[in-house]
Amino acid sequence: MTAASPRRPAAPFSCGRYRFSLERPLLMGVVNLTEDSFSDGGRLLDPVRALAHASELVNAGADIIDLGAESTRPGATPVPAELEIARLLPVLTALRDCGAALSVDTRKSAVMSAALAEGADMINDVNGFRDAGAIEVMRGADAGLCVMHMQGTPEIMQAAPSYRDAVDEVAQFLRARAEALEQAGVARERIVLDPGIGFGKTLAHNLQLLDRLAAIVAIGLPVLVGVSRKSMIGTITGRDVDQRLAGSIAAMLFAVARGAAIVRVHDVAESRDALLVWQAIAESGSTMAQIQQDQ
Ligand code: HH2
Repeated sequence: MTAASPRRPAAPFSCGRYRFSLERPLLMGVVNLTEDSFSDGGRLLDPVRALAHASELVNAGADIIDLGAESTRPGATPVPAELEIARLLPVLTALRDCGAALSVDTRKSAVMSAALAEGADMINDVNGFRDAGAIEVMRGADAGLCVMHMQGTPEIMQAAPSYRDAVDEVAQFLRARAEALEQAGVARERIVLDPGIGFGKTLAHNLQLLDRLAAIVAIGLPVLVGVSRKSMIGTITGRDVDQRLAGSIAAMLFAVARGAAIVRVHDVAESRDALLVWQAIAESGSTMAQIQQDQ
């Protein structure tokens, strides 16, 4: 990257069997083993189909596969830990040598523990490791951690999200959670932060968080952003969930231009191409901002 490129932390991200240099943005591909995820619910509950889809995403260029067995869409019904574990373990085992790091998207310490025992390289917690015992479980492992911000819980989070200043409050929360994890003995190089686009936020909050992502990047840890197919894209474009690819890619590239180090996407092949083009331009000495200024 050139001097004019966005500032991403120079330190590597240590994630189970993997150590990512973060010289280029990483692609995290989403595989939802759920009945009710907003974009692919019910499609991948069958482990054979989930495996085929995950392999497709790896072949398309995913660096990390994020397996989720409980939807966190607004209004989603919680899934018991035993069912989450039963959905996850066979897929985790079968994917072990797929060539990508394996992340598990869960809020429950019992699920974290079972996933780590089965070789998960990373735990992605939309609740920021606030479940009782979550920090304890993570302290004893070498897996990466994605600490996400969410106001409220999925059941009620979109009822009336409210902030004094969304960006300040999200940054403060993420800084405090990272400090708590570090104080508990989790190495800093294992932690990434995520503002949680769509989790207890209005469209205006989401836009502010993306526009002022630098305030989160300034904390000094890698930042992960998930905008793929989300309702903010639907609200802006008027498109249904299966027609949000172009909008998702626009928001993803904006996040990367603002310093995101990892992007969580459903459409890995298309996102990879978009990132390669973006990166080629950024490395040639121009930034997106400069190009826009010149026009
Ligand atoms: N978004 C979703 C789920 N997990 N994790 C992180 N770190 N960041 C995100 O933005 C994020 C996340 C929602 O997307 P999806 O998994 O497709 O839907 P659902 O929660 O309905 O399964």
